[in-house]
Amino acid sequence: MTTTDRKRAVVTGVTGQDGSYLTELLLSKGYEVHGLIRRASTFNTHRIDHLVSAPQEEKRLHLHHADLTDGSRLVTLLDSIQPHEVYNLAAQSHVRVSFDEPEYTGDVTGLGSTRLLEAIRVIGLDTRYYQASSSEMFGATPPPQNEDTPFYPRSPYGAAKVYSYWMTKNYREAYGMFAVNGILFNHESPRRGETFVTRKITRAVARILEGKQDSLYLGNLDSVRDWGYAPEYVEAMWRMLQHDEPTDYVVATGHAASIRDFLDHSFSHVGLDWEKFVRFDERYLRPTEVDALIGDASKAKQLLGWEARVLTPELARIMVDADIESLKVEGTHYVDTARFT
Ligand code: NDP
Ligand code: GDR
Repeated sequence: MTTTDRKRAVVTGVTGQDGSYLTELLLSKGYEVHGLIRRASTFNTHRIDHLVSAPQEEKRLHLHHADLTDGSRLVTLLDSIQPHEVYNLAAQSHVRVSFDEPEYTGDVTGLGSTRLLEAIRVIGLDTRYYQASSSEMFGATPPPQNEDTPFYPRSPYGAAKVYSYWMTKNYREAYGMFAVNGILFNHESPRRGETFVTRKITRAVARILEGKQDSLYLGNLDSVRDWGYAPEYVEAMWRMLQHDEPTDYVVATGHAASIRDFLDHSFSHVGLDWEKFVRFDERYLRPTEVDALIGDASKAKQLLGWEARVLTPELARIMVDADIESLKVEGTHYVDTARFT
């Protein structure tokens, strides 16, 4: 395949959990991938370093500095790349933090999508666009949630995602763009950010087991989530852009688990009782909480042939085992980032 024959994809949020798995998937399918990264004073590419340094991927993975708050940069960059597919995964993605930074969250997680859609429109690109929409948009609407469930966001993050959802739909209807929303329920992995509850728990299990930590501070243990496995979810994103028609999809396992259940799966995997270690800290509470998210992904199964295979108990075991392994190589450089948010 020559360079010009290759499909080119732009991935925003390439340094995040999903961006790293999606990039692996696209490279394995022969794509040329252009990842957008934020300039930072420290290295932020640890999730994709193995791809950057792999000799066989060298010429097909390109990283560009760009920020979703900078619309003119998005125009010039997309114009120079001329991508066939654009995956918008970048966001201020932490729900608790969005209460502290509502305006910034609206700027990146909300307006950022409009800047990308508008860049595609003004350049006149014939490209397919994926928007990382979220089950947080359902918020207070009780489960099960599917594509027809009304939105009732409960955080600045959820509200910003609702805005991006509707802008994606509007650009599809107004300009005939192939633009789709993947409404993904929580999905986790060993690459999950350390301040999200699953990873915070599995890292703590590894450290408690090694005698490096004696307690774990958490907030609300009663909320219910539908946790799936991130590598499977990025496959669903790709399939959405290969489908004949642009439409929106829920992606979920359909199974419910509470934070207590996740604690139980994680601690019992190494023979520990979570109740002996978990303490309450009110700073992890949210002003408004999303009590229960359980998705109905029948449409994705029917139209995309996609179905979740890894369910929460196995997911917890995968993450605990990975954190035990990574602790062995972390050495003395460990920073307890989970205490920050
Ligand atoms: P992460 O938080 O792991 O990754 C977010 C990415 O966005 C990072 O690469 C981050 O860069 C980048 N980013 C943040 N702000 C900006 C900005 N201003 N300009 C450019 N890039 C920026 O999220 P996930 O991988 O877990 O999620 C991917 C997307 O899917 C997000 O939009 C999230 O909201 C959404 N989503 C996630 C779900 C989940 O369960 N994981 C479920 C539903 C939706 P940096 O590395 O420099 O911080
Ligand atoms: P969520 O994930 O808000 O669902 O958003 P998170 O893991 O942050 O919280 C899940 C639930 O756990 C409760 N919780 C805690 N959460 C955190 N982070 N830290 C704690 O100490 C803690 N204690 C209890 C929370 O209150 C909440 O009920 C994730 C993000 O990836 C979003 O970007 C994405 O859109 C949604 O999932 C779907």
